[in-house]
Amino acid sequence: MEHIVKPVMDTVIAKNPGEKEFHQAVHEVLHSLDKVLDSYPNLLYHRILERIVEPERVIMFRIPWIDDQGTLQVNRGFRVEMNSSLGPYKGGLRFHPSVNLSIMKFLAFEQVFKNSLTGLTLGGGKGGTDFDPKGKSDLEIMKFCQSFMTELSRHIGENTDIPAGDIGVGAREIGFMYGQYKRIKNQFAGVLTGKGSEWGGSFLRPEATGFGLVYFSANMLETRSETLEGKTCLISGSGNVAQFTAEKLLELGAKVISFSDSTGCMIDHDGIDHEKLSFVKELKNVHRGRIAEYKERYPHAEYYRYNPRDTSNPLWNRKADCAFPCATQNEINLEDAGHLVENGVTLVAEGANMPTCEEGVELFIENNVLFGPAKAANAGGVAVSGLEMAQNGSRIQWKRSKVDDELHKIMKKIHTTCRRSAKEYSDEDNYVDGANISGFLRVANAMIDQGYV
Ligand code: NDP
Ligand code: 2IT
Repeated sequence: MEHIVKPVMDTVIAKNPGEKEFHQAVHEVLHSLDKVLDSYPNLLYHRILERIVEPERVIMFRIPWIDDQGTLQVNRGFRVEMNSSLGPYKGGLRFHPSVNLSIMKFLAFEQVFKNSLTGLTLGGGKGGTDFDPKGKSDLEIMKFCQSFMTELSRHIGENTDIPAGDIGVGAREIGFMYGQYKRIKNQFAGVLTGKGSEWGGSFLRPEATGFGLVYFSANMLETRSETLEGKTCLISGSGNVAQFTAEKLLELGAKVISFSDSTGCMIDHDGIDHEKLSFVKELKNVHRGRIAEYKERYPHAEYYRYNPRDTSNPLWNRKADCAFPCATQNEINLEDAGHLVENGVTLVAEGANMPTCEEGVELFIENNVLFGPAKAANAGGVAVSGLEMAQNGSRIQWKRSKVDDELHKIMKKIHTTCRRSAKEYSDEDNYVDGANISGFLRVANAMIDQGYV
């Protein structure tokens, strides 16, 4: 079957030169699909592979805004509308200086399969900008969000495309963007998710990605008759996903020993308890500070400042049972993966999107590490976004306990679906193949049903 996926991959590389993250995401999915194409000749007949790697639409635009000094600044905005066969485009917005077309396309591509796995009626998309929110005043953030939404509002809609948060986009930014959308369209519509719970947001949306990640991890451990209780856990990042991963792990009796940000990482061998976690939340969400300040408050902790010459991340070179990368793509390279394996890690679950390099993923699987790939393990966030859309549609807000029950059920179902597909086409413990294959087949069948569009 190599002869079928290879030309598709070659074309993706030729038509999207230099887009290394996009190539990586496509390669990983095609590698899994190679194992099933024999069983589904109609996929080839309908040219599903060739179609699925081509975004339905890419929107790229200028975002002019005026900073606090009165100087005009210009940033670049994107929305990649990847696939709408299962529902309106759905996926987050990332505000980070590293944002480019490759990163947007890899995230949108991953989102298609992730959203499919949730079982909800959600297509896949992603957007963002190279604007750097660090060090900006609230007023600058608001002016930027308004300018960004002035253009984005032409392309989105509650039945067309529903963005949400991602790196650099949380409750504050969603609020500013929602206000501008409402003002331009004169509509109080469910066009963004992650809204405030008093004005259309779902309870538990902020927690959902981290909580869902931990529920999925507990399901994985259960297959080996284990639980999270007493497990030592490494977490990277210190934003939305990292914070709520830590919160749920603590609730289940695990010991969390690390956080990081783009400047460095900290290890607290005594464990990060609820009080220390509250400190991190306030530091990051209110003061928008650096994780280095953890050591100033808790001097016994270790802090390591990253150096561009580092070949590996010391955060991953610690004795731990479980690892939860919750910062960004390719934050676990092969050397890091090797350190985790040498140190006896038994579970790695991806809170971030594509945080592990492809060779690292292979190393984990070869070494019998329970590996939860992002598109399955972090799907809880978009799943609760889907539930927010359902609540907006019916104009009824569900109780927190109902949303949590639904999140539990969705994560459990994703887990079962992944294992079932993996068992049928690969190896039962190979969640990568399981997620790629089952996520793909649902989208592919819908594409076939809907004709050549
Ligand atoms: P936040 O902006 O809340 O937090 C991001 C964290 O990652 C921060 O600690 C940030 O550090 C760190 N980080 C960002 N870029 C880098 C980098 N290049 N190197 C090292 N650290 C970095 O974002 P989220 O928590 O929402 O997102 C984290 C990950 O989870 C992303 O990969 C995102 O795509 C994924 N995700 C998010 C979902 C959501 O619902 N929010 C859903 C599913 C996946 P600093 O403070 O220095 O910027
Ligand atoms: O990567 C992701 O799944 C997200 N950033 C959340 C997307 C969403 O629409 O809630």
